[in-house]
Amino acid sequence: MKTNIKFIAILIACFCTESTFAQTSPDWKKTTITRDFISEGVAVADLNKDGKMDIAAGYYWFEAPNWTRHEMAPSRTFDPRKEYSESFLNLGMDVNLDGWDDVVIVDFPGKVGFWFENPKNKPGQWTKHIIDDSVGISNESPGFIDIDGDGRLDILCGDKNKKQIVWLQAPTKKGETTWKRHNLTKENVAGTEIFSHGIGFGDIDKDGINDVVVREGWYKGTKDTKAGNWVFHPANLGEPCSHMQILDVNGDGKNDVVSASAHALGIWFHEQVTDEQGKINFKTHTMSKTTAQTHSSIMADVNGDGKKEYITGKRFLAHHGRDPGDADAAYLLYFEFTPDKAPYWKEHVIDNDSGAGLNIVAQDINKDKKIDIVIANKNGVFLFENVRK
Ligand SMILES: [Ca+2]
Ligand SMILES: [Ca+2]
Ligand SMILES: [Ca+2]
Ligand SMILES: [Ca+2]
Repeated sequence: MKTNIKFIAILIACFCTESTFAQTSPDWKKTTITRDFISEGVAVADLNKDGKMDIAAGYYWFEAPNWTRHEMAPSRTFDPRKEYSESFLNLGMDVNLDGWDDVVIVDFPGKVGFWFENPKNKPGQWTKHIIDDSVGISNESPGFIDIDGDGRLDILCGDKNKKQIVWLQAPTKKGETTWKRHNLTKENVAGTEIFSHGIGFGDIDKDGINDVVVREGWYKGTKDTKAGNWVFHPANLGEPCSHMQILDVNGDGKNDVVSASAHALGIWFHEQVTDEQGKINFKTHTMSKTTAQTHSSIMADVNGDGKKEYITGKRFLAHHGRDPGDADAAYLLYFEFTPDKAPYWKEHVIDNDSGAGLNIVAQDINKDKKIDIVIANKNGVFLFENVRK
């Protein structure tokens, strides 16, 4: 009898732990789009042009408002403990400028990217186009960034074969399907291996021109984004990481770098300092050890204070449970920055049973002027509507 009571007590304890485990901040309304592992990238766009923003993840799209699942091309659900999907980062944009948003997919590191052409509500498969020049996209955190400032997002990445930092320019004329490859640096440079971790774009030296950062240093930008003459300046930007964000964290007028560990523990603020040789270098401060495997990040103003916050989350089962902590609670979090008050950042947990994949979408999806968040990873696909007062 005693044993039975003890057993029941353990059962109750387990049940309570389980039921209190999944927690979402009251500032966010969580919707589970699917628990299937179909993609580690995610995109948002109004794909059927009904005025409501839909969600794309890999070869599927989910139609708002009921998130009805449609297939763009044949695919399947993957085993999160054994497999990778064929979709690592996604982007919704009108690639061929026909007025209908398409879906761009960055595949497994080193593979060629492609995009699915929106069939304009016609039934059947979406046409798959290879991103031209067939560049094997290297570095595990390519950026969807407007490199030439024409208002169209491009892809910042490494070229697998030439080991060069390049950008792939989205078509600029109606009806065009071709992306153009442009060099920023010379060949055989840092940050361009297939499995290099971490790249970012911003003005490190405040000369008014954006530079490229990798964890080994930074490439000084010039006005010419096509000549491949950006010179490397070595600097210590810490351990392998995901998308690197450039901002002045501590308000001293110098731009710093924020990054997060792609496969271990740590979210960092790399403070820009001048080293003994008078050169730009960085001093690393740990911002958080809440969660490991933070394999993506994005900046967006989620609290409506006019400044951007840093959003990241755990790539759940990043290496199928083989890495320390990669099967732990799948945190999604953001950091607000307080440049006038040390330690200059404040952590906010959004949720602990979602995480993030290889890219995060942060945009106003339900048109209430607040930034919402969408993620896809080995845990499923999730929408977080920003409901803060
Ligand atoms: Ca829609
Ligand atoms: Ca289109
Ligand atoms: Ca610069
Ligand atoms: Ca600073």
